[in-house]
Amino acid sequence: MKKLIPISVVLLLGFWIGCGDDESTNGPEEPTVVRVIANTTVSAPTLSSADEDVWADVDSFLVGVSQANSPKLRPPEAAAYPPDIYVQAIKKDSNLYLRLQWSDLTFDAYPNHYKVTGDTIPPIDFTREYTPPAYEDQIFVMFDSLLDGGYDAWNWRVLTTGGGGLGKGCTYQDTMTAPTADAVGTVSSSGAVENPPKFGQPTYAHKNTSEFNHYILFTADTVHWDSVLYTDIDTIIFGDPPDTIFDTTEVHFWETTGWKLGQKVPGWLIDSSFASRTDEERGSRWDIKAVSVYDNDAAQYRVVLCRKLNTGFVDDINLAPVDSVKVKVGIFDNQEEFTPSSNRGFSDDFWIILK
Ligand SMILES: [Ca+2]
Ligand SMILES: [Ca+2]
Repeated sequence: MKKLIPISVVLLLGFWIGCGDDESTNGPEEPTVVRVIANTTVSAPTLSSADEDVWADVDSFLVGVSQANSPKLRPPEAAAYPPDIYVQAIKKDSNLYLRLQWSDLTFDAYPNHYKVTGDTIPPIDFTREYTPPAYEDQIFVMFDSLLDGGYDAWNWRVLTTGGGGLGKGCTYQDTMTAPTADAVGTVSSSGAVENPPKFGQPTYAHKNTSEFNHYILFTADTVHWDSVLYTDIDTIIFGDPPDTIFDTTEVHFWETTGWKLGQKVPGWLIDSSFASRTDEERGSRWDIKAVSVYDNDAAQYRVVLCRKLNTGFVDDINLAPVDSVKVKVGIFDNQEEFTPSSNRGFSDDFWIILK
């Protein structure tokens, strides 16, 4: 027996080398699956900015994005997605932090907005823009982990979730339906509600009226269509003997000056206090914290998302006990939902290594 062992080893070795030669010369090239290694040694991000120093010490991994990747509901009409996305991960203090960077030539942050039309002499006429292209940029980080084949997904939108410092927890089950929002333990308020039309005009504007030119309209800073901002008083003197009359005019936001043609009023109201509510109050739907920046010079988004490894909610994947998880990212350029075609791409599958 002792003599047979070396012979067997030589035969096996020769066979293995032979197979290797065949694969390297004739076989198909194996696709490279990116392994994003979560850093466990740096300190936890404070989520004060998407560009915190801590990320400089965390490896960045390039993942490809393709029109050919699933899920594909309908053939895209356009392909305005980036070719790749950079992914970084930190696992710290029972949380998973993901930092995602991708290029996007357009900062689309005004879904369902109003804009000044007609002329700029008060009273101002606004037109509501709620069809394409009045959507917003967004991403889905999809954890391929549910036992029934679906994804546990984190949805970040530049205004309607990100404006309030949040991502939205979702479940994505199949290609025929839009993702459903996590529902366990969720309070009714979402922190973002539509700025409803009043006679086709915005019901709310910023209290600084035409001075305000930002995409996030916080609820606390709004004035209602009916609210009187101030009262103009004209003094009129006439008659003999002269008499004085005070002619008063109440001024609403739509009667102020300084508006520019095409100027936008956001179509959503953001409750800035919502993100700081308790875990129980935000529930499973709003269990993701987010901070982001759109870099105009680089035409690039940088977004940091954070969620507990184990939220305790039954509609979430529990990442605490696993050593890795398969993920893909969906990138939507000015795209409302999954169902209409165009302007979205999905990354290749990649792995996040947690241990
Ligand atoms: Ca865009
Ligand atoms: Ca959740």
